Amino acid sequence: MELDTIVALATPEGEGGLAVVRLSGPEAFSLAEQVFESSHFGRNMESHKAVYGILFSLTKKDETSYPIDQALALPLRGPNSYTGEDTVEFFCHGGRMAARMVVAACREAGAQPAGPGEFTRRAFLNGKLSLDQAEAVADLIHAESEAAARGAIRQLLGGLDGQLSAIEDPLLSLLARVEGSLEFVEEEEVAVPPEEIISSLKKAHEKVGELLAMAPAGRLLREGIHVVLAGAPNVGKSSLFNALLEEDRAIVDGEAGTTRDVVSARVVRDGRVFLFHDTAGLREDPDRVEKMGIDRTWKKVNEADIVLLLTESSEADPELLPDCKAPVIPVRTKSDLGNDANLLENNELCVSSHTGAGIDGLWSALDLVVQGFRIQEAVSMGVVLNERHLHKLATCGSDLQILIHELETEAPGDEVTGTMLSSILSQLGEVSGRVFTEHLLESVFQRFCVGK
Ligand SMILES: Nc1nc2c(ncn2[C@@H]2O[C@H](COP(=O)(O)OP(=O)(O)OP(=O)(O)O)[C@@H](O)[C@H]2O)c(=O)[nH]1
Ligand SMILES: [Mg+2]
Repeated sequence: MELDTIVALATPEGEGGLAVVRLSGPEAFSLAEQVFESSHFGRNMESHKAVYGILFSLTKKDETSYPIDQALALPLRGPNSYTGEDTVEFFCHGGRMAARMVVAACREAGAQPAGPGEFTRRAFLNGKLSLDQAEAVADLIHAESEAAARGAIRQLLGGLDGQLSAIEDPLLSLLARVEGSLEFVEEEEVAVPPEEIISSLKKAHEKVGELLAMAPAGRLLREGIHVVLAGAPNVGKSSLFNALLEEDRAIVDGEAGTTRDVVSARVVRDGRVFLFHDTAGLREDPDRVEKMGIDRTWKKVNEADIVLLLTESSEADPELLPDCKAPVIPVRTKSDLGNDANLLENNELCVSSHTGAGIDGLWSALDLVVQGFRIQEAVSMGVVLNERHLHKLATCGSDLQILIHELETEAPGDEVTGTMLSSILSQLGEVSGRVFTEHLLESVFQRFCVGK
């Protein structure tokens, strides 16, 4: 099926030095020629060489057409383009109108408007990118910290693909051998020894486990690290929140029960995003509205990556946060009031939001916990897993485990082994996009913006 030629503005709308309009598809060159006048653009032009010219509203042949911009046109002959198709990129003047008129002119000439991520989707379908690389493109666009951007670019350069191939390739050749042995049932020597199958499966299982261990890092890079400040009323949560933000964001007051709703704010530090959440103080017998606030505190604590458990003078009571899954950092507050006399020997963190004492130490404690999340490792490996990867890899991991167990405890036979291996491989294939459905592509590319 011949695809349409699509057009979209590839740069953000609004004032700026340049705007890029991208035209891609089988008719990209001929459509461009209709709206762009240049002695160098046409049949014998060189690919990847920008040429100067004038863009026209409507097609040049139309009598009512008029010049809309001066621009450079960059023809990229497929397959050597981002999408793998013939592409023309117009570098126009920035601003709202010129680029909008160029898109309209291209549409007038016959191009269809591109949907979200449609250029990247075509790149995937033309084999220019794997699905996880396409997702890395979206991650790069959405990155809010340097670490997230670095992780995304490494994944785009093939980080995750390399890791996936290291799992997939040996399993594919194992499947070929298992299936091969099915065709020669008579010749026993071709059957793959179960120990060999088990050993290959165990290696794959281990590698899947290593990737899964990177999953939290992927989410933290994408979303930021959620740090919840919790503790009894009046211990100084809002004050510490403001001190960490270096901004007077949350209301502070001597009356217990000041904070009712969760107040959240973002801090970018050392290339990483922290999301701090100030919460309502935890106490027995709250009034009705306060209770609603406390319910929200629990919700935030349950979703937290790190909890700062604040206490004023007594030692932090771990019972205050039963079943907290996230690492808890106990913090003593109001150190300027002299509550820290015997604290240092316990190596507890002591801070004063009023004087700023101990705040650097708190950041170091946060950094230490964050190191355990393996963010750096995920960034340097280019393995920035998302929910979709995680789900598929987790299914692979448990299916591998089941197959290993079957092979160790009974003889399922090559046919069953082959079927299970194929299903494991197709789960893995969905991560890279070697195996895909229309529905899968829809869900991946809906995250993209138009023009990418
Ligand atoms: N001396 C001193 N007072 C502090 C410090 N931090 C907070 N306070 C005071 O303690 C009181 C309560 O502070 P908040 O930050 O509102 O405490 P909170 O834990 O958010 O209180 P709730 O929202 O009511 O749960 C205020 O009077 C603050 O000025 C500190 O480091 N030193
Ligand atoms: Mg408060």
